[in-house]
Amino acid sequence: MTITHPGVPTRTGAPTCRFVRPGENEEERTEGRNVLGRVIYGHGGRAPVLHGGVPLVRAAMAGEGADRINEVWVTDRPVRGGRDGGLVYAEDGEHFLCATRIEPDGTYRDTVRGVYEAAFALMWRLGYTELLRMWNLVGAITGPNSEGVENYRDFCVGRAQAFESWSGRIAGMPAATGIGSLRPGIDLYFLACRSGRVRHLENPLQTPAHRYPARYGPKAPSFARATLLEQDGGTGPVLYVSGTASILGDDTVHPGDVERQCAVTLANIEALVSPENLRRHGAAGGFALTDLDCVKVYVRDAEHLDAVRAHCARVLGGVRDIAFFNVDVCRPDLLVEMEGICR
Ligand code: 3EB
Repeated sequence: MTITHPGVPTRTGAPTCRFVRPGENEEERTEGRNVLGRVIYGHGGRAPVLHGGVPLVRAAMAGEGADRINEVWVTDRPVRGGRDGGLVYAEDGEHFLCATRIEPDGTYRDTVRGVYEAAFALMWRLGYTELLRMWNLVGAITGPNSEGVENYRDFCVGRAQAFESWSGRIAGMPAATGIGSLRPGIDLYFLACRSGRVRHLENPLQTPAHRYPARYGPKAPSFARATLLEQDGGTGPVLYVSGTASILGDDTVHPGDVERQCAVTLANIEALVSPENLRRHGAAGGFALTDLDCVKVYVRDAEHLDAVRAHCARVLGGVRDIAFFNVDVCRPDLLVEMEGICR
């Protein structure tokens, strides 16, 4: 369904983002487009607010030697922001962004379930019934909760319960990131759109995360490897690539070897975005690694940052937005994880 507002251009560019670094001019970087929301990958770990009428997420992701970016989501349509309980959101008639934060707690599953269901309910109430992308920035992600259960596994239980209870309405799980952050608590932000043009992709080289065996946790992670958004007119398709790591099948490969983990991660993304994989999912088109933009690279150990930066420069080239963070990954044996957007 396309909503047309009088006097509004019909171009419906999918939401994409620009990384704005300290000292850079946001207007210039975003070419004056409308802002749907901002995510500061800085020193935060504070509840999101409405700033200039749109969500401002403040996540604690910038340690020493890491990038401090303001990820600015833009659209070509007029934007309206709002608040609903603990959620802040913005919508442009086609696309929707919402955010919230879960404060530190002994266990997370019940709150996570509640927050996800509240976000689903808001999306549906406003007519944005198709999930595109979710980010989950989890403090002490591989640390134990008050019951001795890993925070990530506890988080996955609540998220899976929310998807189960909404399975009649939300059929597919979207692309996602589940990654460590530098302060306790969980920062979340979601992108959604109106129905009809969304496809969730799996990777033939990897077991679908929602079918991981129980040794990785009581409830499997609820996400797809990528989500494809095909636009009605104007701009071409956009592919949101999930956080991707050195996993083949469901196994971590090359534990302890950051170069090989980078290579497998990039090969996984290459296979995922390829024309062959899109065809497998009934979609035309396809991408190469060089089409990646808005790349975020998460590196577990600070001493690997330089090697990972060099590896990415070699394979991805130098022009697009790319940022590096020194945070924990959701399995202790994963040294690196990468995500991005193809268009
Ligand atoms: C993996 O492939 C690595 O739980 O939302 C990547 C992307 C990972 C998203 C999530 C986890 C998540 O299993 C970890």
